[in-house]
Amino acid sequence: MKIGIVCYPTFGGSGVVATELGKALAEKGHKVHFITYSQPARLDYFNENLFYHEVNIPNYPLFQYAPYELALASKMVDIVQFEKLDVLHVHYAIPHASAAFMAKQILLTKGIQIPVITTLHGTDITLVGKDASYEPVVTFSINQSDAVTSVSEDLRKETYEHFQIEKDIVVIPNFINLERFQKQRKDHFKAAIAPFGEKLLVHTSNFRGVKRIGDVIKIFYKVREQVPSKLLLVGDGPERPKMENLCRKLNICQDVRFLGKLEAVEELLSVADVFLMPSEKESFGLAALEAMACEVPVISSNAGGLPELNIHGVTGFVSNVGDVKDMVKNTLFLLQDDQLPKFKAAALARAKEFEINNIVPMYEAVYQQAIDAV
Ligand code: GMT
Repeated sequence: MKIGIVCYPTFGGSGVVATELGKALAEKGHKVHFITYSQPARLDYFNENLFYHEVNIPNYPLFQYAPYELALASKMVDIVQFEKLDVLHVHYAIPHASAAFMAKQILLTKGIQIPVITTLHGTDITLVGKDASYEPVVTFSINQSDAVTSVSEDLRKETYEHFQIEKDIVVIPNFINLERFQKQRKDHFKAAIAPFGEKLLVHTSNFRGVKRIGDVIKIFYKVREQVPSKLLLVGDGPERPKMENLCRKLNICQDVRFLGKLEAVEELLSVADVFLMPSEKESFGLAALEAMACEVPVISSNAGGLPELNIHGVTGFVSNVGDVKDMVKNTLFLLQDDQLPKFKAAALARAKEFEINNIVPMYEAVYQQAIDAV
């Protein structure tokens, strides 16, 4: 198939999923064309089946806000027509699904029929999409898609609850490449970070309010009172200055490292003991899956799709959002030497269920069905 993939090119979860999916499809012989405003972060090697088309957004003094959606729709029209694409797969409803609808209508006037698949990732529904500023467009463009997928059962349910959706939504979970995400021997690394055998707690995110990083720090503060440990925070975003201040206030800066946007996160996960994800909302929790693949059990909230991934009492523990006390109790339980190994093994076993080769055929089936239907 010739597949167009539209996504955010940043390090965010939806962009990562879109890029890794495109790379896997290219490995299988499909021609994959990425259409976005800059080179996707993980599209970092050459493959004869991978193509990247940049959306140019001309600036004009009249525009207070450059109309990206129009430039994107025009680019989609151009690429579908020139490259003779079979299907367009857009990741994140806003504004990709509505831009795809517009492109589809324009192409119809030229006698070209292109099926559009929309994948819902989370905040496009749970936060931004519900906002009255976007809701009518989100509802309309989901209903106009030829097929719709969501990354968890919970997100599917939430979409039906909050929008008037007439389409069938197919759940296709996030996936993991176990060749990249696997526990590596990094003893020197561990010795440098935790020279006295301290336990290592890790959190990675885009440092937005919805991730509740304050809870991560509070959990660590309490755990550290009982077990010598260190906290590693990977990523960056608007909450970081506030979180740095919180560490100063609690006088724990010597045991907390803000590492910024690390590329090789799997190296760090290889030496971690527990992964913390106390999110307010989390449609799937790709970062937790990456940790589990590196044999790291997860202490998470029960937000969104997290309980579908993190099996309570098996791969880690799940608590109510904001219940720091319960998360502390569970972390202390996990960190015991007679508990940790079995949780690590279970985390890896669970991650294997989401292996990329199990999930990619689900997308191929959705594409084929949509192509056959036009
Ligand atoms: O985690 C984020 O805030 C980034 C966001 C995105 O769209 O880039 O991630 C969402 O999509 C990921 C991939 O499907 C999911 O694994 C994340 O759980 C989801 N984030 C939220 O729902 C907050």
